Amino acid sequence: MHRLGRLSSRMLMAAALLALAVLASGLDLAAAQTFKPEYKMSVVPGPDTAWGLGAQRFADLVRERTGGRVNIKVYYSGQLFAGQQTSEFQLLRQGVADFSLGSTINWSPQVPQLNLFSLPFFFDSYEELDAVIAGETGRWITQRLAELGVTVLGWGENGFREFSNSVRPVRRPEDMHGLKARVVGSQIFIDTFRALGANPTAMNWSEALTAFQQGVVDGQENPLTGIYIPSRLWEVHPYVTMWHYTIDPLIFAASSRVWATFPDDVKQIILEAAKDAEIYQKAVARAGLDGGRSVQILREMGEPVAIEDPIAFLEERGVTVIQLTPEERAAFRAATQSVRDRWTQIIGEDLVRLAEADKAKAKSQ
Ligand code: X2X
Repeated sequence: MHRLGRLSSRMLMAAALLALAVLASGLDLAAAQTFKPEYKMSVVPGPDTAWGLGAQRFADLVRERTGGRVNIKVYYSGQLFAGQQTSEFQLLRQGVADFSLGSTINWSPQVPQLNLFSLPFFFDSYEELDAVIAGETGRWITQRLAELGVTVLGWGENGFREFSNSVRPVRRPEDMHGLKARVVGSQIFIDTFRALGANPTAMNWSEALTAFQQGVVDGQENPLTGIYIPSRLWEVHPYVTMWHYTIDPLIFAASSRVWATFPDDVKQIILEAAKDAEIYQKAVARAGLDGGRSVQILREMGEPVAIEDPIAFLEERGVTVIQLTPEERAAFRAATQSVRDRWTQIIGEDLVRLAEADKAKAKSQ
């Protein structure tokens, strides 16, 4: 009886081990099967922009480092959302897009706190932006987006948004009066341009290029290296004002639903790919605009530097590039005070204060 009992417990143990092994291999199989044949990545502008280059780099690194298991295809020019670029965040939450390299501007209709980066004349330097992203503010935003179903993998950049137009050089707020300008479909941009006496029209980027060519609007605002140069806007808007009025960070993100399906080792690989793509992408966006630092980074990475000096490049093509003096910029800042006041309430005073504190750290370094 006793012997028999021992035997049967051994058998039971063996059976249990066998069951575990079967279960484990089943799990392995299940994990292998969770990969989709294709993951979709949304990008608003085209492949030649700083966004396109960064997204493609990310997708390539992920494919390479997962041995092809995670195959990300980049959908450029807003192909995934049929026009409405301010619905990108929604698509990401729903998992219609699995990944995105997206602008906080396009996500701000769903996440009002992201208007922080669009507060006019709030950021003065790349260092301030870097400190805000690396600091408490960046952590807060990452947390908030996670609550909403979007996982932040890293931060990229479109750049400081500058004003370009076809009518006249703009140096003072009065020069903006009556100018018809295309802006993104996010209310803070409408408010800012109205405060300056201009006439803003909200339009998707996909329609904007034709609108510029047809002269439907006089001007627009976008970063030099991120958009203006790759989109050859000098051909339509030969006056550029370097007013640095807002900064436009991009976010490498995954839909949290999709993110949850990846095993830990794959998550790690994707996060590292985002980190590497971020360094490259930011350097492309800042090349020639940060005192040689980003050109140097690209060189060290063995990357080609297409345009070392974007301002000289544009001047050679007949563009009048206006650099504002601190006093001239202060006049624009003063003219948009009401916008900052109103939008600080919408964003939340606490978050704006957090960002002020992070910016102060950049200044004290
Ligand atoms: O629409 C724009 O201006 C662009 C491409 O910069 C954004 O998506 C915010």
